[in-house]
Amino acid sequence: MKDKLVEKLIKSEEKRQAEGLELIPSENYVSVDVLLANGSVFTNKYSEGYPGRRYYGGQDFTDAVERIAIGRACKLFKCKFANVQPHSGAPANLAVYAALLEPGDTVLGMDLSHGGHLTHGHPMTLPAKIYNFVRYKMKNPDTGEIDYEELRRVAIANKPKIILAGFSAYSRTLDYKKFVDIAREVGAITMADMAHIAGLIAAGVLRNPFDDGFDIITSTTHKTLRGPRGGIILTRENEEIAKKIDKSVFPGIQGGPHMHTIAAKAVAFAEAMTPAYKKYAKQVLKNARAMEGVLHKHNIRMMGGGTDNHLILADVFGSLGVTGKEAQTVLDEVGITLNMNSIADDVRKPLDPSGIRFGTPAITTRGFKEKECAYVAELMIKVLKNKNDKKVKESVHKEIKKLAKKFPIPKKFV
Ligand code: DSN
Repeated sequence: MKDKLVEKLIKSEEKRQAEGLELIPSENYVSVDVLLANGSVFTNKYSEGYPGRRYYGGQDFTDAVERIAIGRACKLFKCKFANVQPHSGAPANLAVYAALLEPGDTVLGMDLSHGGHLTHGHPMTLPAKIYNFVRYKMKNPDTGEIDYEELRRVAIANKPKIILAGFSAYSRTLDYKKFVDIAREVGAITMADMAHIAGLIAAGVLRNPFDDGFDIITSTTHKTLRGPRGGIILTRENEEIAKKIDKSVFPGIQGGPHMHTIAAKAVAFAEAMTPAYKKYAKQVLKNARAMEGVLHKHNIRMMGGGTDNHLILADVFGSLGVTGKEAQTVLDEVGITLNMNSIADDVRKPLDPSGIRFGTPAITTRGFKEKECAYVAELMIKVLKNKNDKKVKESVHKEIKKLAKKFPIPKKFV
């Protein structure tokens, strides 16, 4: 590269990723093929509109690649319609709200402090300024079961137009059928935000909300799904809804689609259909369970009491007297990257909460199995219990570097 300054930063980031262990559960490593598509000349092209209905000329290949991405997304997630243009998860969610709601209409979503996401109605977001968000919670944070009776009560009382299932810090399984039954009772549309677990659904190791009759699914494409940074909106079968969503994405919210990202999404969707990917997804779950086992052994409290998916939210403040921020910082020092996170009904503030959130998608891509994951969990706890002990931290850092060397980031998966 001619720009040495940026080149140096890219190389430094490459080195950081190679030498440390990535446990942020929303991150992953993409294949070289996804990177090639993402870095391709499609980035040069403007393609406002949809295949066959563009506003600019020169669309033979953009049309073809977007059609491929749409077809693969529909096949992968078993639905009739897909919009592959959302730039990421937040615009995908906003596009659905804007497609189906009038200002002031109500959405019923998971409480943010119980695992929901910012875009599900945090007061600081634009959707929360336009629409009315009401909440459901877990019945008991130590089991993770959603309080479906409360959900039904709130739905009946507030008549939401959308009932939203989905999360970014929840580790148990949702009963999608119950959501659908309640939505039908109150005449709401069902929307699942599966950003975190899209890859696990694609591989069939977690349940697909469409199988229980959900109307819409939104997702990012770069987490467990292992594609480029981006978003998608899927509609199970209702063409009227799908058309409204298309209009809402463009021209409602976005301008020109990022065709290079759409090309990379197409590549990632094909990768997610392979037997190798299914094996990967299964291992993601096994690895998370292995880490859960270690936390149980050390009596560390986990939200939901453990995990059914790829992530764990641990109450390190309650269990070890270390705040989430302290834990994130000290683990960073030894080459383990994860994020501090509020726990349910946290008494601490979001910028120094009680919890840490971590998961297995990225280390599983590197080839980690249960044994290595359990070992990493042991090392994490060792560091947290000895956060001021330089010698312990140095020895753990050495172990992490060794693991990172033994399991290099792969370039190809299929
Ligand atoms: N930032 C993503 C996550 O880490 O879960 C979701 O927005």
